[in-house]
Amino acid sequence: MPRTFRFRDPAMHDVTILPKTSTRPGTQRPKLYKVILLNDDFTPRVFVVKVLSGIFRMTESEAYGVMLTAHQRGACVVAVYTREVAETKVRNANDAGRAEGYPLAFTTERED
Ligand code: TYC
Repeated sequence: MPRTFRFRDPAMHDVTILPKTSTRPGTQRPKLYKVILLNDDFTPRVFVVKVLSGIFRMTESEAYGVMLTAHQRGACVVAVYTREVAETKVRNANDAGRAEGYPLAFTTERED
């Protein structure tokens, strides 16, 4: 829900900006989905970093940070996308692991 804004303008008038009372259909934002990286005991760290930077457009150091968080805590949110994009990236990333014989696993979860 948009917020009400109150402020004083430069001429010292009190101004109130109310949210729109109706919103047009078709302008809703799409639901968003988190991509989550799960830790495992077998996939080499460098391979996880390679997949993260290759598929999720991260720098090496961002990818290293995400990999390390998943390694230490069991899982890490990688990024948030619309459903189609999240599902495609997860499929490609899981396929990349499987192609090398690793159990590397990404999942998606709807954002609340
Ligand atoms: N735990 C793995 C290892 O020690 C590395 C790793 C990190 C694997 C994060 C998956 O999501 C992962 N080789």
